This record gives sequence, structure tokens and C-alpha cells, in this order.
Amino acid sequence: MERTYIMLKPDALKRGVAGEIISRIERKGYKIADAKMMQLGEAILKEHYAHIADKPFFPELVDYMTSGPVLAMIVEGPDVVQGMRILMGATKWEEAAPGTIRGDYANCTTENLIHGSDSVENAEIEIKRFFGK
Ligand code: IDP
Ligand code: MG
Repeated sequence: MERTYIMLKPDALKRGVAGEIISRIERKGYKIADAKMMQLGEAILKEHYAHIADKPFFPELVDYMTSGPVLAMIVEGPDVVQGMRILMGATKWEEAAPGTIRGDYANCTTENLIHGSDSVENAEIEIKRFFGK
């Protein structure tokens, strides 16, 4: 069974919509195989977001991602990597379609509630990074 790394970002927990988002994931037929609350630091974020660490918005992204705990999850299901990217919606708030998590909840690009791995290969790397397995 395919698996992916999903992370509910600090705004999802502060706004109290983590349960609603998890419901959407479960309603789609995916299984929460593991979950834990984590307080992230700059080092793991530099690793996780290495592909954008040189962007001007990166310091703001680190401030946001360290502003409170995240809920790290391993989610399983058929083609779950692609399926979760579709459920999440586009990165940019103005491109995230209504009906998607970001389209329904996010009104800016930085605070966009949820992370999901963008490939099967990266899913395994990220699960190892955050769960060590
Ligand atoms: P993704 O989360 O949809 O995979 P990435 O390009 O991997 O998007 O970017 C990681 C995170 O960095 C985004 O989810 C968002 O929080 C933030 N981010 C990406 N692009 C921008 C931007 O142009 N402005 C502000 N924040 C951004
Ligand atoms: Mg990404």
C-alpha cells in the first residue's frame, strides 16, 4: 500500500480545524497509519524545505512553521501521494480550487494549513525524516 507524509501546519491547529481536515482525509478512504504532535525547529525545516530555502519568503515560512506544534502523519491508501495533493489543492491560495482543503480554508500562500509529499520517492524520505521509519 502506498503511503505519504502529511503534516497539519500550526495554523490548522490554532484555528481548531485539524479534525475537519482529518475527516476529509478519512472520508476519501485513506487511513491514518501514524500521527504525532511535533514542535519543529529551524534545522529540520531547512532540510524539509531545502528546495525553497533561498527564496525571500523563507524566513517568514520558518517563523510560521515554528509558531506552534504541527501534527505529523503517515497516511496510507492507493495512489495516496497524488490523491492527497488533489485533496490539498494548489500551493498558491489564488489557485487553490474551492472544495480542496487549501481552497476552502486558506486565504494566503504561506499559511496554507497542510503539507503533503509531492512524489512517492519524497514521501519515503519525509516519513524517514519525521518518523524515522
Ligand atoms: P507545497 O506545500 O504545495 O508542496 P512548496 O512549493 O513545496 O509547496 O512550498 C512549501 C511551502 O512554502 C508552501 O506550502 C507554503 O507554505 C510556502 N510557500 C511556497 N511558495 C510560497 C510563496 O510564494 N510565498 C509564500 N509562501 C510560500
Ligand atoms: Mg512541497
